[in-house]
Amino acid sequence: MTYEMILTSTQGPDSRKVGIVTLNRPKQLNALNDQLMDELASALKAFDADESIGCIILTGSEKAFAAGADIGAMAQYGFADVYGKDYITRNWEQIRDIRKPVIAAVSGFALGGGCELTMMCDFIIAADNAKFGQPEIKLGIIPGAGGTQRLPRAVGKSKAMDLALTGRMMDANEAERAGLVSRVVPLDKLMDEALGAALMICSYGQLAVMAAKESINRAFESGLSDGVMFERRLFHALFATSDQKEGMDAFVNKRKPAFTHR
Ligand code: CO8
Repeated sequence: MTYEMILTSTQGPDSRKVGIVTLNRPKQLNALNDQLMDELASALKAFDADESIGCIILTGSEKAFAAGADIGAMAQYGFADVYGKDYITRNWEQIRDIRKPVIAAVSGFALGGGCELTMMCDFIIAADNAKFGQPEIKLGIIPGAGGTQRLPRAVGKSKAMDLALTGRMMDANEAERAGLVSRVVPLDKLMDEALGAALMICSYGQLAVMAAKESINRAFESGLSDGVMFERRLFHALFATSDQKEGMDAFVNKRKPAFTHR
């Protein structure tokens, strides 16, 4: 598939690379339309299937990660389009199926669907100019890609209600204090920081990395006992991997592990 609304690239050693997807509709502040979302799903799936890729970064421009779903397109749609034809809403949940870690490197606006997209990623590193919000209420709608579900899980009910009901934006520091964002860095260090984290993840055994992601995501889908049992079984399963033998032998013998992702 050739892409018109995103850019893809890789960084790192050939054997273990980081896949980078950059949203690229700068004139519309990376507003998310169906074509962009189709391209994004396709690029993420291709990186997920590529054995040389260990981690994925999703980013935008300095001014905008994404200023939301494309309001110009949505303004044309009625119920028969969005419900009947799945316009705007198609493809979003596929991002959840990506099994390798996806880091959101966010600068500028992450609003509406843009904020929801960051929350579908596994963690968010924000530049100090990042602004997060769910301003859909100003358009006569509500968030439609998980904002009313993932935001309260990330920041608690009170702040989620505040953001969704007033439509105000929160800056990067408030987002970090609230637990939405894992780290805030100066804008010019954003990609270095995200790449550093991604390359570190690439250096570990892929099976353990995928299991950690799957198990943490399970915490949001299950009760505590079921979640702990799910974790326990994955923990047990990792003792069947070569990487567990390698990681522990390397520690005991004071050498660097060479994981084979088996
Ligand atoms: N959609 C389409 N175009 C947009 C969008 C958008 N969301 N945001 C900005 N643009 C366009 C503007 O129309 C403008 O275009 P033009 O130059 O042709 O007039 C260009 O980008 C630059 O924007 P501004 O001139 O407005 O730039 P400012 O710096 O003055 O303001 C803001 C930046 C504050 C980000 C402002 O553009 C803004 O408020 N944008 C809209 C934000 C918003 O309401 N987002 C939520 C949209 S609704 C949504 O996301 C629902 C998600 C549902 C997902 C469901 C899927 C399952």
